[in-house]
Amino acid sequence: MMANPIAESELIINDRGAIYHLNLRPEELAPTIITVGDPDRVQEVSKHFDSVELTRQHREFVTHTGFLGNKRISVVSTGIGPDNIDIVFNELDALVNIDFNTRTIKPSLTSLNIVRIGTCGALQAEYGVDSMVVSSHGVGIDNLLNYYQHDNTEQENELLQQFIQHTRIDEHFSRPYIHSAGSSLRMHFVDGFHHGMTVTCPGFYGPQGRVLRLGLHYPNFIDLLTSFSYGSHKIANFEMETSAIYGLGSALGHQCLSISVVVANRISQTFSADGKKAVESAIKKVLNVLSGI
Ligand code: R1P
Ligand code: URA
Repeated sequence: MMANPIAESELIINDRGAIYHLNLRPEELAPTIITVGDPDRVQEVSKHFDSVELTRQHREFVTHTGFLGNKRISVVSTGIGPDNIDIVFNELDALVNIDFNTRTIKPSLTSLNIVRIGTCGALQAEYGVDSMVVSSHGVGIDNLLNYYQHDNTEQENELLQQFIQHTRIDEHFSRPYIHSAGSSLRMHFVDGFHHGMTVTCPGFYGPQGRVLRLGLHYPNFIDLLTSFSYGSHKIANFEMETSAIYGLGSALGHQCLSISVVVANRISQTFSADGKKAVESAIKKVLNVLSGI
């Protein structure tokens, strides 16, 4: 029996046959995807492609699809935050796993390779500005995955319990969640990268312990992130997308990796003198690795 079609209000397809927010048609997306926060960073990635076959934009979502050697890659800007990741990841998945003509889930599902190239604040003194962190896990204090059914491994559950016990976060904010990096991608990004847990925050200021005019509800929280340790696991950094990427990516069956350039070290209170140059060098390094896998 044919499944019921997904309603027009739930899966929004425009006159071009493109999914609403990303303004992409299924054939316009490559199986390897690089996400960046800043729309202006899309061309900083695609300028290294051998050819760019198409560019699309709607709001903050810019996509360039092209070839690096034989590899077809799409680079997509997400804007800032887990709420934007909810839109981008559901729409990327729909582009490959939902038939837009019948509006039904395809019988055979496609797994995408998705690598984020972003920036972050480091939470360990030894992770200097301009170095790069590969997120072993994304710990979400942003609530997004709490809206979805999602499974964890025993190791993830254990880490999450230890994190909650250490930080007592659930007494102050919403329940955190955790998901791991895609192991088949992570194994290729070893030399020249720090590896550690990443905490994803629902804001840049208060949620990351920054005080301008407003005081903090839970001032010790950031110190507790830095001091967390379980086995070999420590919290390397925080930013605003990784947990949502790892959470939705793993629930939907995609391989995801988040790589962040340290632009601010919150422990030594230092800031990169040339973050753009450090991001350029991360882009080159990531493209070099991706072109070989
Ligand atoms: C905040 O300035 C933004 O920078 C980081 C955070 O995750 C947040 O999106 O990443 P991007 O440089 O990729 O945007
Ligand atoms: N992005 C963040 O979210 N935090 C930082 O400190 C730097 C970049």
